[in-house]
Amino acid sequence: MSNCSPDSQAKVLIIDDDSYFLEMASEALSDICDVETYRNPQKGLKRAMQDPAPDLIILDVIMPTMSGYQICRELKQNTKTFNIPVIFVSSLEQISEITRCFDLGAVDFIGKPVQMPLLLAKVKNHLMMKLQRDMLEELATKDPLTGLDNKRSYDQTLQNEWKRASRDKSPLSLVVCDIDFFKKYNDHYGHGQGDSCLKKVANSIYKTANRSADLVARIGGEEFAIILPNVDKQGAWRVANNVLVNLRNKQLPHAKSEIHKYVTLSVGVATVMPDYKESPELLFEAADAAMYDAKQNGRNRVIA
Ligand code: GH3
Ligand code: MG
Ligand code: MG
Ligand code: MG
Repeated sequence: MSNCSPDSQAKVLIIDDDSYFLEMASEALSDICDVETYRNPQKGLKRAMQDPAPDLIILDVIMPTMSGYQICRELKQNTKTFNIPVIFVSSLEQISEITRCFDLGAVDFIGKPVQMPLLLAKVKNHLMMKLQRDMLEELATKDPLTGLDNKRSYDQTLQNEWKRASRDKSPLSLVVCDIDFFKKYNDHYGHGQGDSCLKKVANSIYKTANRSADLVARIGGEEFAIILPNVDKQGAWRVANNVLVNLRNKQLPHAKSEIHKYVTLSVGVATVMPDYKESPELLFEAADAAMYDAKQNGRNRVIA
């Protein structure tokens, strides 16, 4: 569920009003990455915000309709783009103008006229560092078995969404799912098959919920959570029910289940209007209590 593929070429975006530079730089970098160029700063910025996200941006400072400084500021303010390294290229020579680039969050500055071997060397270096950073981020936030976000990432996202919903006065919903009789599954099929079942369940939940969810995470051994920002009670119930039904319909065999002979879930849902004065723990406790009620009331159901 990671969108990072190790074999894909790095993507470098160059925004500069000088078409000669765009041509030379594209040529110099073409062996090591996919290059996309924009002479129009607004269009370049728009592209930077779209998928697939660039791995690096090379940015001119002086352009007619929007300066590189402005673009960099916008990139660093947007959660989608703030991690993308920016290298400035400019004929500006004043130290204050150059340090401003770094103050805005750039990773490097190259003076014009640009020596292409220097550009190539620096781009290589920064792409390597970006790759390492992405790998560390993956290790820190993803569950290695299922590829879903892990408990750490879930905690962080729930905190952030709690704050955001408190500020916007919008609802926040949480769905908690727990596989039914999973210990019996392991005992019967073995731990390896258990792991492979967890992957299938994770995949089914992700495919069902990802569109409306901010995050689908594995928060425990056979427990999953779905964070739904700005989704009300009815909306959250719908997502939860779809998750339940879609997995049930997969008919993954579970010979020792006391319900069907298939793998099923017990699902709890809670919705709150968050407040700064309270903590997201409140929301989790409510969803977890609902999930526990689902267990008590026969499993294989949603309780909101
Ligand atoms: P309930 O319907 O009440 O939820 O019953 P349960 O058996 O699913 O719940 P319980 O909490 O008793 O057991 C959870 C089991 O999940 C225990 C453990 O063997 C299994 N489990 C937890 N993490 C993993 C994992 O990473 N891989 C595998 N294969 N099994 C796991
Ligand atoms: Mg220029
Ligand atoms: Mg459990
Ligand atoms: Mg269980």
